[in-house]
Amino acid sequence: MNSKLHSASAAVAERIERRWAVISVLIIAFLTGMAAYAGVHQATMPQSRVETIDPVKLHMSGEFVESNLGSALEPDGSVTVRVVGQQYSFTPACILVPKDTKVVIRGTSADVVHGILIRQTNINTMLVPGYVSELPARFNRVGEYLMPCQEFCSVGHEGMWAKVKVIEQAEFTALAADKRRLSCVE
Ligand SMILES: [Cu+2]
Repeated sequence: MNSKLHSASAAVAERIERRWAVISVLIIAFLTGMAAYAGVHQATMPQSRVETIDPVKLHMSGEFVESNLGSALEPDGSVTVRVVGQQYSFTPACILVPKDTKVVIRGTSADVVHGILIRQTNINTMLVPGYVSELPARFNRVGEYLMPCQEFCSVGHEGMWAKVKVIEQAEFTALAADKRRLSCVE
């Protein structure tokens, strides 16, 4: 009698375990599917290469010195945006880009891990000290977008954000004619 009861409850336990094993496999399959879908359809790919930089010397020389930050109009008509994150701000705090133009954002951190997230877009990357993050962007609507730091970076994190201002291409080109690096910081 006792062993009959035991085998009956073992059968129930096995059924429940099987059910949960199936559910967890389905969840993993769903998440993998979503990641694959996002990668193929929204181009949210991991970076294909690693570019390193010395975070303590950023301000002294090289690409990320302060005078080189902001938006640069390239000879091919595209725009390169260089940005540095540090506790607790982005430099520049207002990024200026033209509409309907190929934009390449290059960013790094001067201290701890920060993140760039431009709201209403799929632009989202981490700024890791020692590494350069690069990602392509294109804005098809004139206006202002908020860019909060998306990676908790200590006590001032919630106050760390910047703005992205998208203007007409002609307006941007006119501004770029007499300034090497552009931003919308007043
Ligand atoms: Cu931050």
